Amino acid sequence: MTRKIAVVGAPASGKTLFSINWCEYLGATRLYYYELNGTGRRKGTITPSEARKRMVSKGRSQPARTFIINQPGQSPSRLAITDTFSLLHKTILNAKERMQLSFTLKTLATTDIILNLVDLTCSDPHQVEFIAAVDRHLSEFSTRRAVHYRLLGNKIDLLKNRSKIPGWPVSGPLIPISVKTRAGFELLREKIF
Ligand SMILES: Nc1nc2c(ncn2[C@@H]2O[C@H](COP(=O)(O)OP(=O)(O)OP(=O)(O)O)[C@@H](O)[C@H]2O)c(=O)[nH]1
Ligand SMILES: [Mg+2]
Repeated sequence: MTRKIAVVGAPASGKTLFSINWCEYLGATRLYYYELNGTGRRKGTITPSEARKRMVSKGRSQPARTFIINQPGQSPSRLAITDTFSLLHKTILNAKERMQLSFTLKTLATTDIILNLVDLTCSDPHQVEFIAAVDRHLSEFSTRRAVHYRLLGNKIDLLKNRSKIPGWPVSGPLIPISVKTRAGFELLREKIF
C-alpha cells in the first residue's frame, strides 16, 4: 500500500530539504523520484546526500518532485512524498505559476497527508498573514476531505529562544521541527503514522 504525502509551503520554507531528510530518517538510502519542471517530466534515482547538493534551493525557482521510498515489512510499505511548487503570495500569477498552482491543487486532491511547512524565522507581517491564510484554507479543506493535516513550524534551530515560537493566528498547534537537525521528526512520525 502506498501512502501519499504532500509537502506544501512558501518559498524557502524547507520543503525540499524536508522531503529528502524525512526519507533518509525513515531509512531510505536511495530515493526514486519523478520531477516536473517547465520543460517536462524526468525520473531517476539519487542518494539523499546527492539530492541535498542538487535539489535544495539556491535561490532559483524549483521543480516539483515526488520521491518514492519502499519500506518492506513496514506499514505503510511505500511512501510517495511530493515536494510541491512553492505557494506564492501574489494576487496575479503568470501562466507558468498558474500551471504550478494547478499541479499543487491536483496533488492535494489525491493525497493522504498534507504537511504544511512554515518558516518560523519569518518576520514580514504580510508573509505571516499569507501563511496564516494558507493554513486556515488547508485546515478546512482537510477537515472536509478527511485528510490528515499537520502544520510544521520549521527552522527552530535558528530561533534564539525556543520557547518563543511566534504566536501566529494559525488553525491549531504547530509541530516545531528543524529539518536541518531533524529535531521534532520523532514526534512527527508518531503523529502521522
Ligand atoms: N537552519 C536551517 N535551514 C533550513 C532548514 N530547513 C531548510 N533550511 C534551508 O532553507 C533553504 C531553503 O530550503 P529548501 O528545502 O530548498 O526550501 P524549499 O521550500 O524547497 O524552497 P523552494 O523550492 O525554493 O520554494 C536552504 O538553504 C535550506 O538549507 C532548517 O530547519 N534550519
Ligand atoms: Mg524546493
